[in-house]
Amino acid sequence: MESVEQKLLPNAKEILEKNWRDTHTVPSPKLYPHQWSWDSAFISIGYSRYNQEHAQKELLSMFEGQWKNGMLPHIVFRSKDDYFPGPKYWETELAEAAPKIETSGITQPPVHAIAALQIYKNANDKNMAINFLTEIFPKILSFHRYLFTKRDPEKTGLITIFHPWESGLDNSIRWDEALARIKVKNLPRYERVDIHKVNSGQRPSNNSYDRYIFLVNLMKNYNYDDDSIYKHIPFKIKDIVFSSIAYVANQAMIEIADLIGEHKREVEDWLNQTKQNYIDFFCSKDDEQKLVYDYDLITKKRIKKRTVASLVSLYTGLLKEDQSKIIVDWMRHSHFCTQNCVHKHPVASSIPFQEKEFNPLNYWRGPIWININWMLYYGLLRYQLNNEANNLYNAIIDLITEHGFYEYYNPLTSEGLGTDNFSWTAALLIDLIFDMENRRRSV
Ligand code: 2M8
Repeated sequence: MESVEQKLLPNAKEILEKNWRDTHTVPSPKLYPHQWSWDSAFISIGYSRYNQEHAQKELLSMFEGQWKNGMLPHIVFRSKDDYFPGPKYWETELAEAAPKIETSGITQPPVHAIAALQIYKNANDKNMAINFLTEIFPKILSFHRYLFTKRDPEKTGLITIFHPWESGLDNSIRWDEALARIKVKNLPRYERVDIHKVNSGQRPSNNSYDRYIFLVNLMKNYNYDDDSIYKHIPFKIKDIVFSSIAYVANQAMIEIADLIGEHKREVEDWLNQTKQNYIDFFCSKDDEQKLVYDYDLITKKRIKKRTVASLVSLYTGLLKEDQSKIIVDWMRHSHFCTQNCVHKHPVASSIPFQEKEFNPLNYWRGPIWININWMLYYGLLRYQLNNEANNLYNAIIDLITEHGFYEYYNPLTSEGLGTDNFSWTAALLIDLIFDMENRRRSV
């Protein structure tokens, strides 16, 4: 009899095929018709399981947008299709470092080294994979060098973001206070496109958008010069999810360097910096739950908002065992639906059900996201919490089988939200299915 996984796989591949555009994959043709940075890396992880060529092309094409200072922009504009803010709005030609190709002027979490290593590990043609690693390693290294210098002049090994879009978890409640402090002045009129494509109740508010766009204009005023931005921007936060991913990505860089015989001193230094500071910076000693929180460089305080970002710390393996237990317990009682739930094994919501801001429909303010749960799955495995990881796996399979490949999901009803045919949901599901199959085989 055909397993659920065997039924799901062709559907997931079909979505990636539909969203594939010769060299890259759009996150969703309707809402996001260009190439996004961390989406691209997640998507190539999915391809790596069955189409090495697409996986390699996907990641290499993303780096066509790389700036001369190493920054990898969060969007490479690939078509004339409507998106706001589009290339004309970003005006990246103001920046000395910008490439010829049209891009945005901010970055996103560095999942790329993790993807590159997966491409090698899953490759049928190892020679081709080694050539690919040799080509991409210096590009990723220069991106990391940008992050660990320009976005970490303090040398903490933790990365500073200048814009909520850089976090990838755009309207997370973690950014509310920092955004509320921003006094929006002289903002030129602009027109949102997203709310004409998706139900506006599932998207960030106009108030948030004013601040997003205001910050973009500030960066343009500084010609995207990182040193000036660092001095003056009113949004400057050491982000846990970004820094956690950067740490795992540096671990992948060490493995890649070994495979292709490259130097790794610089990467080792970054890893050591992160190891030394991660807990001290992010972990609040006076909080009895011992969760980890982002650090606001402007107020010099931790942002004590309880969200799934704290859980992502599991993905690094940097937590001591007792702290990892606290975090997993907290995940169970706060992020997993426990009353009147549709599923026996729930998938983690983006903020706890008990929080006053919890909104099951609105974007990163409650709904379930597959990329975050994918990191939690691998985080649980790092701590040998195999049963928990298996439950999460089963829950993700159920969710997608019953509700389809959505951008995000209502954690109370499991209904799909945002845009449909969403690429990273398909790609990461493919990765999970293959990982589970390998784990089952190795028992
Ligand atoms: C969402 O963000 C974009 C801006 O970058 C948007 O709302 O228009 C986020 O979920 C982000 O994490 C993601 O990379 C992007 C494309 O899927 O969409």
